[in-house]
Amino acid sequence: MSQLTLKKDVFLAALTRQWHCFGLSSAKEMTQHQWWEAVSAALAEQLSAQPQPTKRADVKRHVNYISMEFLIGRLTGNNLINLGWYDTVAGALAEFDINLSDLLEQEVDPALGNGGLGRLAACFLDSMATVDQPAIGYGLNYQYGLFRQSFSGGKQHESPDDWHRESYPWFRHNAALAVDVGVGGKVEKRADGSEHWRPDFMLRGEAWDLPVVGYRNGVTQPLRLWQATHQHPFNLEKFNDGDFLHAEQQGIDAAKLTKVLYPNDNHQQGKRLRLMQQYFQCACSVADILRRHHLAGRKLAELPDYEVIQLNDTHPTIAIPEMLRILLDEHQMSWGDAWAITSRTFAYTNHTLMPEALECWDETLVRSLLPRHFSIIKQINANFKKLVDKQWPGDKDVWAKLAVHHNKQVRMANLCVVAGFAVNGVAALHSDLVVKDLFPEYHQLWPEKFHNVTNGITPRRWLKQCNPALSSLIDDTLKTEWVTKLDALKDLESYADDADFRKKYQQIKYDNKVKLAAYVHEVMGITLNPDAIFDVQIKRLHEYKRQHLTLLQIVSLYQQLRANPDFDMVPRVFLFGAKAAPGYYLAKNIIYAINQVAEKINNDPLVADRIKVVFIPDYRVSVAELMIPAADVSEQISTAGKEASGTGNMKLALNGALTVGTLDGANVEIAEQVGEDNIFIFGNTVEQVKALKAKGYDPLAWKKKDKRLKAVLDELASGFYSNGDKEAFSMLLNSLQEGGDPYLVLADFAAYGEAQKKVDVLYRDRDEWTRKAILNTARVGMFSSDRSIRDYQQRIWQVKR
Ligand code: 26Q
Repeated sequence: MSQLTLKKDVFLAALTRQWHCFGLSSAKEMTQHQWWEAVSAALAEQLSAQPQPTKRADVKRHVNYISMEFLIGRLTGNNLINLGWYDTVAGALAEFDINLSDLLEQEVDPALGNGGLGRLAACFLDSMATVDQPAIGYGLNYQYGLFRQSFSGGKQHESPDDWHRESYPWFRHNAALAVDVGVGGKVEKRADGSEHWRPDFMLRGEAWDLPVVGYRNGVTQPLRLWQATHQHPFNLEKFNDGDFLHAEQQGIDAAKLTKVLYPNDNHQQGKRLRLMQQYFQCACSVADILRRHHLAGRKLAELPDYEVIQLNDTHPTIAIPEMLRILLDEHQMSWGDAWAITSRTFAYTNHTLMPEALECWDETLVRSLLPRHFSIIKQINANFKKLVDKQWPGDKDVWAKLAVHHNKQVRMANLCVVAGFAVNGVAALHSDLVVKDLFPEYHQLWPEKFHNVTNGITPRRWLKQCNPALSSLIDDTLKTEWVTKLDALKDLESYADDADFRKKYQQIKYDNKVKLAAYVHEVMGITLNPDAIFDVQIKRLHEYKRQHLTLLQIVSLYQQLRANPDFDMVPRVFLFGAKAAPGYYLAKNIIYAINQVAEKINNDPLVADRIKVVFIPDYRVSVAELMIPAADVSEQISTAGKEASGTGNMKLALNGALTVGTLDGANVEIAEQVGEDNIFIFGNTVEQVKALKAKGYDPLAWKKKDKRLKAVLDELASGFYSNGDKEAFSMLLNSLQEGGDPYLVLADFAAYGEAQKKVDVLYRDRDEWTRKAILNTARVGMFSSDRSIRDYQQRIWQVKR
């Protein structure tokens, strides 16, 4: 594969066409934002004009990655780097006195995802294009992405994220790909006993494509985002018949369907509109997959040989009964044939063990929106029951666990396991728990279905792009291609003891901290000392992730400082970035508590800048790109067994932050890779957590026996941090005490404090610290998402037919 080319004069001509489109007569008249728009549109035009490589689909099974979320982040800079066009464009713009890197700051992050699951989907698209795995990403084109966050009086406020999808220059709308989707209505029985769906009304899905560019290999493949509209042309006859009024009465309005992304992370809400979104996305995507398959002149029976459908968690599960419906009702296939095709096509990735995140839908809701799909689900359930009865004759308890449809609920994870050919977890520990705790009986039935594919991150965005100085140092040092072969970073190990290299590495970290400090000063007015330890915790706000464990530690440190003004500690800046789901009040209370504690500490002259607490508002991909290269410490402190993988842990380690973490998710594998001397592991393990709970965990007993912990909890309850309001943090404090502390924060408090002390001690020896940081960068090559994709290819997709 060869790199795509861009000639400067061709680019300039394309750019000129853009400002002409704005109705301007010279480039000088453009605003900075128009410059960004014009440059991006000119690049998008040039990219479309490139010759497409000859079809590769005959050598590999094509991947259809269906996800309700793609947290892609800014595209223009990323595409420039992957295309290898950055220098040409920077040079061309310099002639107009335009600085490209400033210009790229104009782009609003497309925030079409919540957190880890959505970002993983984006990293996987980048890697599939880069390793030349033919693929399409299928998602939804939300008008409003994840809400914007601001703080007022320390409390989170949400506002809509209008990212102006209608004028995003990278979109290509292909009207020919529109799909009509039915909803509601009835199932009719035909004379021959077969069933047929008569929907009440129809929606239209329009295809909006974004280009996914492989790293300097000439590959571009689409991320296809569906957008809902009413069917056009508007059918007046139907309107008069009351069809549209009927639709509205039932709360189905096409314009609303893809308006907004649901802001929950690791938590299901049984909302009707959400189920509609899921079905709409699946119906459009399945129709598109079959359209391409027919277009290639292939038979339906060959579908699994050419296509695989990878479900990103259970959110797109309804694609399974949709595929069956089309094969059965529209192609008059037998159940056996339709099942054989479907069950060889779908694979499912599980991202969570948390019970509240496992999707269950009320049968009344499913039946009213999707009567035919409901009947297909019942058929799947009935067939599967025969198998279970044979394996466990008369065992009602096993059936109650394994049924796809039970107690008037449809269980999406069970449907995926029963109907798919593969199930995978996202880190070694997690995949183990998927088998042992979540699906043990399924594993007994079909051991060969279960796999692990440890998550990964794209080195293009998470090193090359976000940390250009470190990337250049690596280029100069290794003189080998590492961006697509991240294991090559191993060769940096021998430089860990090289004084000159160490100095350069240290200086780069320092400069990155200065850059982050400038941002913090600009948006928050807080001054940071780049010589302090930058301790970074960035992830969604969730009890299981335990941001409040750090809060307790901060308060404890502050108390030690007050008790002993000469207390010796390396200055430390605790940096948080996190959004709480708007309806998750306890998570919002944690944000409030952190901000109130920050306010007090940051303004206490006695602290003298030894502790700073900074909650950066509106954490998003572009903010991550600033924070990660500047981090000294990476906080990965979830209750063992709760974080499926984590991917921020990988990004931070790659950029030379040392992890303070529990043995959870991918931390386990990170520890194996970097070595136990180069990571701070603490806290109860999965087994210890289970044992503690089994013998009746009592947080109040832990409080009683730990004086420090008691002082922290009591001070938070005293009104000291909340202008005398003793109830300010009561939600948080109740959950940790009378509420039973479900995530064992108190049980890990002391061990966490010890780990943090070790961090403080080690940081005093800057050479030794830097040596370990370099070893982190050198040893985390396996967490490239290119490796994850190759694992999927070998273990699940079996790309070589
Ligand atoms: C489900 C139903 C209705 C509404 C919302 C949802 C919903 C939305 C998003 C449920 C879960 C999510 C997101 C889950 C998620 O991000 N999981 C994370 O996935 C990462 C990638 O595998 C892992 O690294 C993290 O450990 C895991 O928490």
